[in-house]
Amino acid sequence: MYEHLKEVDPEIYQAVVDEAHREHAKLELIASENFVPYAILEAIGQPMQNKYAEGYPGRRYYGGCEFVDVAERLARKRAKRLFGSEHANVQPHSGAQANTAAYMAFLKAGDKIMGMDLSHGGHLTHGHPLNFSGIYFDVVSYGVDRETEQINYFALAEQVQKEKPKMLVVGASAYARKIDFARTREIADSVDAYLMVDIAHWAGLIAAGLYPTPIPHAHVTTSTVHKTLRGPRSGLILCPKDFKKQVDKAVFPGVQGGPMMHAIAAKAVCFKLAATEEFKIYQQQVLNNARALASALAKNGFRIVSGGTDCHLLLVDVKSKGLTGKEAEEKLDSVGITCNKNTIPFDTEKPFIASGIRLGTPALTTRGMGVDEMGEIADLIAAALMAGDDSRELSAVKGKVAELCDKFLLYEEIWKGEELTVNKIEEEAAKTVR
Ligand code: DSN
Repeated sequence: MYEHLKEVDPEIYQAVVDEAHREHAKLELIASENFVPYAILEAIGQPMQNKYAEGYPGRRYYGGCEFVDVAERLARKRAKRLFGSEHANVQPHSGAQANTAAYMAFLKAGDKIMGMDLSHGGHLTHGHPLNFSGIYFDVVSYGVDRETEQINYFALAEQVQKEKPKMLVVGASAYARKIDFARTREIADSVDAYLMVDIAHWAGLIAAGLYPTPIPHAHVTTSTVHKTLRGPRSGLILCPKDFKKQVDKAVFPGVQGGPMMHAIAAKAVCFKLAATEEFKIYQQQVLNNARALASALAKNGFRIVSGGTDCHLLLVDVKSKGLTGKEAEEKLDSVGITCNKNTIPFDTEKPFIASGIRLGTPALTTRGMGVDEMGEIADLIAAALMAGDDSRELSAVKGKVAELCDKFLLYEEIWKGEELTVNKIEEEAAKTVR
């Protein structure tokens, strides 16, 4: 694959081949990542990337939009059907841009918003002081309950009554339990606030009917497309038709110029695939795998934040095993298991150190792994984290990780038969040892 790239720029070609092989050769447990099918790689790497199409289908500021219009109309229609939404704007380049546009559609600079604290599982764009959302809006954060490590709706209702925000922002990057969106709408309504729900993490599960949908409750719903939804790296906004005009205006000309029509075409493909029976089966497996991983880690003595998971991700308190999140992330990386350190609620460590790791099952489930593999992976995680500096134990775990990866081929059309940088590094290292 990619023979033109190989000829024109062998260095970038090599990096692409190495990345495809890295994705194959490691156990990817980053909860926000996934592996798209070849059809989506093709849809995002095609001539629509050349086209300027500011505006919306049928009302563009450039000529020659007849075929990109086909792609955007299909993407909108499929997104609306998939989520049961009256309107979809498929132009946001990313989740952060979708959120920026959603704020712009409903708020003015200086308005008060309430979002979940980043250290309790929230997202940067939900009001972090260093993010535009924290800079341009008056932010009050809410957190989870200290006992249950879940949202306490009574406490949230009380805080909303006291603060009277203009918008309640619900959604998170590291929250493993179900959210009662009807309840959050009642809470928002109690002070005439807008309810914005960011479903970036759960979108695939919601499309499959396996996680509660906010669509009947939220004034505006934002998402990414590349996490559980397994589409191209990009964003999406859904809303009732009453807000269509203000949302579209906020995306363009509000916060974006030319839409990325190649990404929009790939989103259309993603929404088509997400409406299939196979996708529902895949999402059920994502969920089963996350539960299996959580319970196998608990059996290995790890404390799972909030006691379990209702979705594709789990937060593991590694302090309970005498490690920081940073140490755990690095140790796992050294044996070929990729995840990210993450603060846990009421963490006493700074975010760059953290007391937890966040694990997610969408990517490994895409490769075909099931609950048996999750049990095996939990044992490998425990062995690596408890190995200390025992290099023999660590290299035994690394070998088992490689064996497991080789049973579930990924993107082999890209890397098979190619010279891989990782092999050259290993050959050099072996010579040094000799
Ligand atoms: N960075 C994403 C995540 O890892 O959850 C959120 O935007």
